[in-house]
Amino acid sequence: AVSNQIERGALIVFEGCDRSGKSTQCGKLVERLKNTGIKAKLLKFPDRRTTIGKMINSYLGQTYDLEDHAIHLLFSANRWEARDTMMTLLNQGTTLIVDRYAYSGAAFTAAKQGFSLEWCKQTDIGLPQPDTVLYLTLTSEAAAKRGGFGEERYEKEVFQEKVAKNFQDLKDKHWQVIDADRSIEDLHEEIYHLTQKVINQAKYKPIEKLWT
Ligand code: FDM
Ligand code: MG
Repeated sequence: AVSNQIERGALIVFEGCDRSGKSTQCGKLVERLKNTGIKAKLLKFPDRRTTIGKMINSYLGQTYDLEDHAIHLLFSANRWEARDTMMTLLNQGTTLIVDRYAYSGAAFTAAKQGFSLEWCKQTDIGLPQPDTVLYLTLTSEAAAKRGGFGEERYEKEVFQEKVAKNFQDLKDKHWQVIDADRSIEDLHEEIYHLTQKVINQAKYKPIEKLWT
């Protein structure tokens, strides 16, 4: 009965701590999907190329300061400005592989003094709901072996631990926790197989709204 409907693409989000290999895995997955004939596109948040994204980039690079609520709203706005394009692509059958999403938005701001996770989630309510969130985990020892933090804002041990705790609290039925302490190739194989299932199951499902 559904065979004449247009198959939509899946919304696949990667989240995880710093140095867990999110960006590497996103890149490899998109290439693999494309090579096997699946329409796929890589998105990344923050998208630093837009006007809002340029402000976020300066903030992260510590070129200038922004009030904590204000930068939270900019990260969120940077997702909302991508919303229509995301919906169009998904409805046209393109699978989106997304490097960070609203969960990073809530987890990072809520790690700051005086912010609750509840408050932080509000601005992203109603964004497209991911079909799956692949949460890559690393112990702090395994992460340390991969090298030190960079120079950007938030790249500090104590802060990152608070972020990791917030991610735990954000977990819901859409999340799959994946141990990232493995070779790039092994991790990629597992992720590729997981996503095959997600892409097939998403085809005829409506796109839901996040946190509603
Ligand atoms: N970050 C990312 C946030 O604080 N809020 C958000 O909504 C998003 C998407 O920005 F520290 C933080 C997470 C990270 C920094 O991310 C830049 P990348 O993935 O390193 O570019
Ligand atoms: Mg970074």
